[in-house]
Amino acid sequence: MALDHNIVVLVGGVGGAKLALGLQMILPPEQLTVIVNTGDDFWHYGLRICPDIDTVLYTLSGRVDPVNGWGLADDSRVVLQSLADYGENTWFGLGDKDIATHLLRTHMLRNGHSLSEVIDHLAKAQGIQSAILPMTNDPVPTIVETAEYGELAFQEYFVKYRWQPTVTGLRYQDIEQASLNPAVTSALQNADMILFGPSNPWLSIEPILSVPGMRDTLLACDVPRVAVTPIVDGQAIKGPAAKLMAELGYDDVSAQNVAKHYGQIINGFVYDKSDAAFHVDALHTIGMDTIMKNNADKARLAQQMLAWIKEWT
Ligand code: FO1
Repeated sequence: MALDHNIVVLVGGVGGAKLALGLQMILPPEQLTVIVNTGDDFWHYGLRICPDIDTVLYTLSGRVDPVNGWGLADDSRVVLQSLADYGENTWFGLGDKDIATHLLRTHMLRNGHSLSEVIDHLAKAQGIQSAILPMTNDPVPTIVETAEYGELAFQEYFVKYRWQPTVTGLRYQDIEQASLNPAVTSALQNADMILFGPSNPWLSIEPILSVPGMRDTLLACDVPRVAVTPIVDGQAIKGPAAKLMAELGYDDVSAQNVAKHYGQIINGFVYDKSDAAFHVDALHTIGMDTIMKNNADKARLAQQMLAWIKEWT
């Protein structure tokens, strides 16, 4: 890989952050830009919480909880327990050190800083040199329509109800009025390669694609645009992707149908090598070991992807 390549990766939470870490391990920091979903962001006890952003920050700074893949390693839950002692339903697992991130973010937002500025500050303070960009600075909460409870705020669906309700629809509230982060446009226009992490295509990537101007900007980028499957052998690597696909009406929960869902947005797709090979018109496809159990796996997948993409460009 030539050293002057700019690589942009679009991600949601845990799975996408792993690929971003693999890329960080093999690239000079100024060549990597991570665009992150903010549809999961919400207010909780007066704090602004940005779960996917924080998962990326904690992963790239090497501080993430290795068991959960979100939150901080070696954190305690004294505040959460104190809330429980007041009789609160503490369904959202906030660690004490993690709360400091939410306090500082909320403080900075209240003092007039944009979300981009806050993330930049948090990233630099954690020693992260690559650019971590929210897709938009505007709040665009994902709303999950469910058969059992009607409309649920995303974190209620995901954490409180452990993604068990049946999803009948999704909407990204206020997305029509949202402005694409100008730094995102510029990163994409300067990209030599655009990657889509093995994140949930509907819950994590679709909100990013739905920001007005994002699809057109991507389609105008005449560079490799390559997604990694979140589905292996009909199952999600983590989280509700497979269950959601079935609920959204896919008879066949497969990597191939994820590739078809992305359609023209991508021109390359990496499925897991344990799955059957498939071909879709005008799409470069390859099987790789996409399961990232440790840091060596993350760097290997990132390296193999870049090497393969270089072969067909
Ligand atoms: N995910 C959970 O499954 N349970 C939690 O209690 C939880 C707490 C939490 C706190 C801070 C944070 O940044 C993330 C947290 N997550 C939790 C993860 C997160 O809600 C989801 O993984 C994402 O929103 C989906 O990408």
